[in-house]
Amino acid sequence: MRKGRFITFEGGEGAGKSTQIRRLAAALRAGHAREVVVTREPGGTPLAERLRAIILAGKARDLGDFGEALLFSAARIDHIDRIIRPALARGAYLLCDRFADSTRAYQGARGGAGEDILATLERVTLDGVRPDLTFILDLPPEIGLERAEKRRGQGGVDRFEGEALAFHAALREKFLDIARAEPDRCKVIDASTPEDEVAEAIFSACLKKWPLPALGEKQWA
Ligand code: Z5A
Repeated sequence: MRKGRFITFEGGEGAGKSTQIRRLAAALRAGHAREVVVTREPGGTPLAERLRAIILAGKARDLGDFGEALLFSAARIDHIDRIIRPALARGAYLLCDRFADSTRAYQGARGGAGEDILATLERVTLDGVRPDLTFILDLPPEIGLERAEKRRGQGGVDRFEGEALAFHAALREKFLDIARAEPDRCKVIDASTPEDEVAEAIFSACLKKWPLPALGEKQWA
């Protein structure tokens, strides 16, 4: 029976997802909470990481939005079977950098893959495994792309970072639409504020969802 807590982090490029996942995981671990598992999509298993390398190198681009959605979904099925479902069954906190909302947003932003077909694909892929809480880290795409560029240094852009600004603006709207459609699951966080403020908003939302003593205390479990 599922007992864990499944928390996903979503948003555009450079929104600060990895940074905030590290912070929340550290706080949970410091509080001697239950097991904490940090993972990401696409990826999280050897097979899904191989698919990640192919997709982010742009090698599947010619498949189009729906074809890429199928590859992300194939990687997700392996990830769910090998990492997510077992961790939740063990009662872990499962913190995941991107999940199914990214397929809805990225592969849906251009309208090439219809919402209905993406929703059907999502239903069969997830097979009942859904996040309890999703943080949508929201910020103007110009700021996110600038942060991602600074972090990247001399390295090249990946398959999605290289898209036009209009695509990134459409993505932002897609994520906000998801949040509006599922307000119980999704919490929009202003990711343009300093890192500590973002972390505070995330901790508060966790505490609201699972009323517990202050983060960092032993009782955080
Ligand atoms: N994708 C898809 O199309 N469909 C799908 O179904 C899935 C994914 C699952 C995965 O790339 C790509 O796959 C992704 C969507 C697509 N698009 N791209 N590109 P990825 O995992 O390599 O990249 P990402 O998910 O976009 O993450 P990111 O660019 O690495 O950003 P991040 O994790 O959100 O941000 P960060 O690394 O924590 O922070 C970025 C920089 O900003 C860093 O230097 C920080 O120190 C700094 N930072 C963080 N927070 C702040 C604040 N608050 N203020 C100032 N600076 C900050």
